[in-house]
Amino acid sequence: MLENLNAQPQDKILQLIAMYRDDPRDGKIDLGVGVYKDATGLTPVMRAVKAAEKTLWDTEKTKTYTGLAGEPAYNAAMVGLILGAGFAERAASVATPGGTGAIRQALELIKLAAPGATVWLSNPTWPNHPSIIKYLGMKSAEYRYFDAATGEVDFAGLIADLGTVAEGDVVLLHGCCHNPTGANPTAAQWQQIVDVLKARKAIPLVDLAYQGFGDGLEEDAQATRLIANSFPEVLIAASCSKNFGIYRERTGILIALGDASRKAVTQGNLNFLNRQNYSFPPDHGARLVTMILEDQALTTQWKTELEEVRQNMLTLRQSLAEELRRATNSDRFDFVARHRGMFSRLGLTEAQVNQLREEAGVYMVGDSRINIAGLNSQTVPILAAAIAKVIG
Ligand code: PLP
Ligand code: TYF
Repeated sequence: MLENLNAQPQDKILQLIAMYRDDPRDGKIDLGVGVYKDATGLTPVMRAVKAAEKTLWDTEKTKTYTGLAGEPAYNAAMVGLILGAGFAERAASVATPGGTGAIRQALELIKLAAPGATVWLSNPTWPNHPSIIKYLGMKSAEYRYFDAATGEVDFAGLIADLGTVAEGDVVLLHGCCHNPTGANPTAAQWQQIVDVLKARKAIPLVDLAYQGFGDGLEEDAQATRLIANSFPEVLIAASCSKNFGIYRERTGILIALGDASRKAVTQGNLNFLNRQNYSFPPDHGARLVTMILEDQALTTQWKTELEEVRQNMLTLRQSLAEELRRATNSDRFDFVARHRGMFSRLGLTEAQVNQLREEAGVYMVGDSRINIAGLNSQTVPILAAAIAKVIG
């Protein structure tokens, strides 16, 4: 049997991790995989998470199975964090292994409910979106998103393409901090996106993997809340990997908003999908998140730490934009300061990206996406000089 297997395409982002690891040069710079790193290059465990873990160790009485949908308290806390109050009646939800698990279960739910629907993806998007869609044998299409010339959202292209979506099609939107570009619609543009998609009778699927990494915890949820308030049906796939720093605990949630009268059946289908794939979702990360969100002191501590992370990335953005302005003697890269989240797509060619890796030991994804958090105050000018050299 196993001789029938063909080699699978590798994830280019994950491939970079090994390439970086195997590079013996001092001074190499890792701007690849989207993991937050502090100025020393460490991805720390948040103090609020450590405190919750300590309490959990002291108080946990059993590790028996949780429910198929996870612990109701986690789901309620996450619905509150993402949507605010007032959605309990419309929201069915399941805990999932990370945001990837939530995306996977969202797509499986769509496949159950609307097997013929096309799932629209931004061009570009996170590579796992098209990969999972293809694996599930679903139909997909792309809408324009990024204007490489300006480094901003190609809003005219986006609106034109979303205007062709068919009734009942699903449109995947990055709720904030677009991966891989870093370019995001303004609040007014979000309203226009909503208006177009409502007119098309489309169903939004929001991928929210970076709440708190862009303009703030509440601000980063605004587009998702606008969508939740505007459509009869919305799917939201959210991740706690980044904003709680619990990547390997695999903590996410899929929320399905619909008519209150359909909630029980929707919930039953979400439970069914969890059971088909892994029965019970992981609990440890979800429990930590619940403990943090249910305890005022821990919530405050977590918000303070998350805000430090966000500010650190903003400061790096600002200084990289300034250094690039100086090094290239142009405003070509000013968009870096306007982008939000972990990533910016710089608009370099693949050859330039390769040259940066080979000659300067700078590792970025082939589409010239950089992880801002991979920088620090020492490496910002080094990167700017290296970029100026390859484009000069
Ligand atoms: N969606 C996007 C756009 C992402 O960048 C990520 C990765 O961090 C995820 C979803 C899911 O992340 P995870 O499965 O690690 O929670
Ligand atoms: O885009 C990134 O770098 C993050 C991390 O299969 C990631 O989203 C990358 C690839 C992957 C899972 C997570």
